[in-house]
Amino acid sequence: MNPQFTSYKGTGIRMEQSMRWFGPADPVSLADIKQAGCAGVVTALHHIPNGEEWSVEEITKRRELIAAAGLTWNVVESLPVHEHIKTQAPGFEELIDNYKISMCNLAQCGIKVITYNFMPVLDWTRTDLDYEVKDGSKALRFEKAAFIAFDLLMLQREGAENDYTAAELQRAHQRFAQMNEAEKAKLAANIIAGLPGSEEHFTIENFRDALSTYNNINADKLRANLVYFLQEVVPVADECGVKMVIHPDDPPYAILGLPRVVSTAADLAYIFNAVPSLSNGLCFCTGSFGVRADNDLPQMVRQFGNRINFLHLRNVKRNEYGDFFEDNHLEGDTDMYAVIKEVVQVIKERNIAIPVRPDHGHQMLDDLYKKVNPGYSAIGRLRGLAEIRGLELGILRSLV
Ligand code: DNO
Repeated sequence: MNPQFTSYKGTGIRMEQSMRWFGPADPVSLADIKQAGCAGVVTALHHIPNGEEWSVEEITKRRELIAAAGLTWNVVESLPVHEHIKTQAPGFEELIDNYKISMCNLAQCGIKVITYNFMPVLDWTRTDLDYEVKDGSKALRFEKAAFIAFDLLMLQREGAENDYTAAELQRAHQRFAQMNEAEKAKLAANIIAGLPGSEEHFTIENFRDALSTYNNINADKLRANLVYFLQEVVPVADECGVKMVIHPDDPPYAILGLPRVVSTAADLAYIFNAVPSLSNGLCFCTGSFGVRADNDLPQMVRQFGNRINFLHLRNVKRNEYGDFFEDNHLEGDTDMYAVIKEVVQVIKERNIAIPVRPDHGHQMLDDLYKKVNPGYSAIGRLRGLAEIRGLELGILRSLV
């Protein structure tokens, strides 16, 4: 690894700067990632169907491709957890067995951090993928009224009206009345057709079926299923020296009548108390946790510092209606300086270079005219990473 990223002018150990890569079809190349100043590549074998084993051969092929570009595959994002494991549908034990095999195979190939999430049906969710911000670049956004309009008036989910306030329902109706057919179709696609990295893609019809698989699963049941999964896989992680890192819910609250159990510090404390091994770790995503004003992010980094083995850094700007958009990395509602100060402290105390990636970035400059994976264009992420890298260095130098 480039020593500049572990120590610079006596600063000591630093974040392991990394970038997500979606594989050979990603319009952002490994050479681009290298020029962004990264040492690590965060990726997954997206071509292997969810639930199947990742063989040593497939993992090695990908690892060597990355190594040939002078980079290291340092984090898996994600080794997806099959829906049947989340709901404990028939056959889930075999799926867990496959999961364990993939974990061991990854460990054998030297890849020791595995990201996953436990969000029912949908991974991350946005309503708007090209929200123009004031400088003319484009950001990802979650607009509550549009989301409720989808739930209530397009999906027509039974009982949806009980999940929202009268004022929210009124705004949703107004918002829907303003949309033309193309905008409605785009909204639905943004929510259910699958954002980059999501393993599931739906039409309205099969989305209703997917939701119905959670009819008898409330938050307590989902939490119990997560703990069951962890009790199975964490001992394997202990044995093969892997850190499992759970990604928080995005957004961090129940949506579409689906429970979500990885949204707050209390949720995390529950998960780590239930399965105390330090192999039961966390992917600390400031963008996901930052959507809730009641999440104190610097405090959470402090509290769970010994579990954080991967970080996603980005910033969100909230408003009073429950909307948020992805702001520049050092702007928005999260005090990134305070967060990075805590991260610097954790890295110092643990004396390890925790992998960090800029999570998303604005579509900007030349990327505005290119086909990009929403949130994962090169230049916006490069800007985010450069700002974070500078912030970290400033903090470190001020401590020397
Ligand atoms: C979105 C990502 C998530 C994340 C998964 C982890 O940009 O942060 O899709 O990869 O939730 O399993």
